[in-house]
Amino acid sequence: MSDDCIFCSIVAGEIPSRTVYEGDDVLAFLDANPLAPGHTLVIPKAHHEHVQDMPTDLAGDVFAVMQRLVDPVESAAGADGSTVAFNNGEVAGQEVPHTHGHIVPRFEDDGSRPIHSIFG
Ligand code: DGP
Repeated sequence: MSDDCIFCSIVAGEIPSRTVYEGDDVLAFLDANPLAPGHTLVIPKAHHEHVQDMPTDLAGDVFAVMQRLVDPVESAAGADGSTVAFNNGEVAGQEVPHTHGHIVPRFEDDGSRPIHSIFG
């Protein structure tokens, strides 16, 4: 756990969140500032700032949870697809320095904007 990390505080239960999935090492919860209904974040419980900082096994666990959640998140949102992505580093738009994957439900009528414009 890292002091002053919002997502570590969520893992610790100090800040409320709407849990989508919880396992031993991975947590998924709804984004507080969603780009679309059902926008879900998937994080390692351990504090790692960037994707490349995670041990490979943990990165695999995070991605496996993302894979597993895509269908139920899309289905719950009534979506036609989703953008599945990591902003990695401040220059790439990463605002919270605890690595997290986004599952953003996408809809036929949302303009099919590519990833760089929805996360811009
Ligand atoms: P990024 O720009 O990739 O670092 O995305 C950070 C996301 O985290 C952003 O979409 C909003 C979300 N977020 C920030 N603070 C909180 C919080 O306290 N709770 C929840 N649920 N989401 C948060």
